[in-house]
Amino acid sequence: MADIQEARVPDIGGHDNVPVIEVMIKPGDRVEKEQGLVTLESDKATMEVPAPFAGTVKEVKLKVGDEVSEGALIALIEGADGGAAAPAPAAPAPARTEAPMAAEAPAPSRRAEPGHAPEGDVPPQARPPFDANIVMPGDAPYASPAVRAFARELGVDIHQVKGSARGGRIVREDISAYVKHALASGARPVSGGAVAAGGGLNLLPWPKVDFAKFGPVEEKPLSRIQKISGANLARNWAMIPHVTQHEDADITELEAFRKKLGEENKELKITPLVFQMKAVVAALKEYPQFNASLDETGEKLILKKYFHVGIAVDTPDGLVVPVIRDVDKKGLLDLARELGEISKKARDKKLGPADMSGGCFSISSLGGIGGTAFTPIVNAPEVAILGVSKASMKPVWNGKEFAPRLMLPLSLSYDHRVIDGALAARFAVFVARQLGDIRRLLL
Ligand code: CAO
Repeated sequence: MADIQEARVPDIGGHDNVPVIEVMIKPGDRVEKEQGLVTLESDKATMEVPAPFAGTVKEVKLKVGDEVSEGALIALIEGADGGAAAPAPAAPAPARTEAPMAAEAPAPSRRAEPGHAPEGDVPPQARPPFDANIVMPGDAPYASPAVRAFARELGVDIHQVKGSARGGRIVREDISAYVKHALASGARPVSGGAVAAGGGLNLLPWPKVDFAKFGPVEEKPLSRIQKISGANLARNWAMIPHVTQHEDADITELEAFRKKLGEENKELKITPLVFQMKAVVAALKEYPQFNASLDETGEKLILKKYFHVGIAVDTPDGLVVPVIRDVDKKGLLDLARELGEISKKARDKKLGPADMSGGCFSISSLGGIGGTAFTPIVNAPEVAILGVSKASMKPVWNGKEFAPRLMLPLSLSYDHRVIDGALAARFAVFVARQLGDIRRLLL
């Protein structure tokens, strides 16, 4: 039978009631010895409390916002290999054991920085008890692992970021603000598509304005989706050299057919979008360069043999892009059904990561709302996106006279590192031709 042991807060230099700002484990997680369990934040510093032994987390006893002192119970951990969890040798400060089986966590440590030896390599005897008055942000910035991961994901050198939280701690918002500043003054992309760390983003700080000086204001925090999609959009806009190619498709006949199809299938909402999905897939087959992604080095193109299309969906909390898979293998009615389901799921906030991954190309349709053209932002690592505006009747010269035709504005944004202008123009013309004569979609 495996033993369950207690991981407790070790000597933290006599500080009491230190808030928990991050819980890094959940029941069922496998933790290695020295792996971070929780992050505490005193008024001077943040510190990670490492696991005193390896094992499987059975129960987590702390949550964000709790205030803890030495000896507080962090979690119950079942020892590895079905055996008792082997406690780490005691930290130098006097251990306080409140329960018979309690094994104290080693002294909390500042996080190992790249290039620094991991804390686990330090002999426990040499590890001093935590002292918030000594451990101040100096050589390495303070940030939780999640914030560090976020910075890494955006290619931001965390050393360049100024923390705005207590004790100079860097929070997610600081990273977002840093990227925004970077965008405002123009980021310098470097080989491999990565943004040059720090020096490449030599930007003016974001304007700090007391708007209340000019009139009444109200503060409204961004939603979680807005923050995530904002960070992605910011990266994509900064790192991808965008060009947008515009084209009009004559959808007069398509519209007549769509209406007929709608009357025959009243249970379904058949919008022009399903035809656009089919037309895009036909174009992806014709121009495989569009059904591709740059790898993370920026030196290799991965050509995809599947046809999954992302659809930008506007929800009250912000923009999400669920992916409809194997569009090439599905008929218009299937696509209409699936589009209805997935956009409902998006608006009900029920999309999971699997619903939003694996896309080859995205479509952003604002056609139900209006507009004549716009510049959609490429959804990296895809290399192009089709923006669709509102179709309208226009006089079109047919060689003899002007005839009223229903014209659909298309705006194709593409990554100019991968796609040349001429190829983009061909792709856009091809999509328009497919929509202009839907018999071609059968080919
Ligand atoms: N031109 C004219 N009318 C259009 C049209 C177009 N290009 N596209 C759709 N329409 C019509 C539809 O036929 C429908 O008409 P009826 O109500 O008479 O049937 C109406 O506009 C509304 O369509 P819809 O928006 O509900 O459905 P859709 O399939 O066109 O789009 C979806 C579905 C989920 C993509 C859409 O609802 C949506 O969220 N669009 C926003 C995308 C977005 O925010 N992009 C952001 C880009 S950058 O931030």
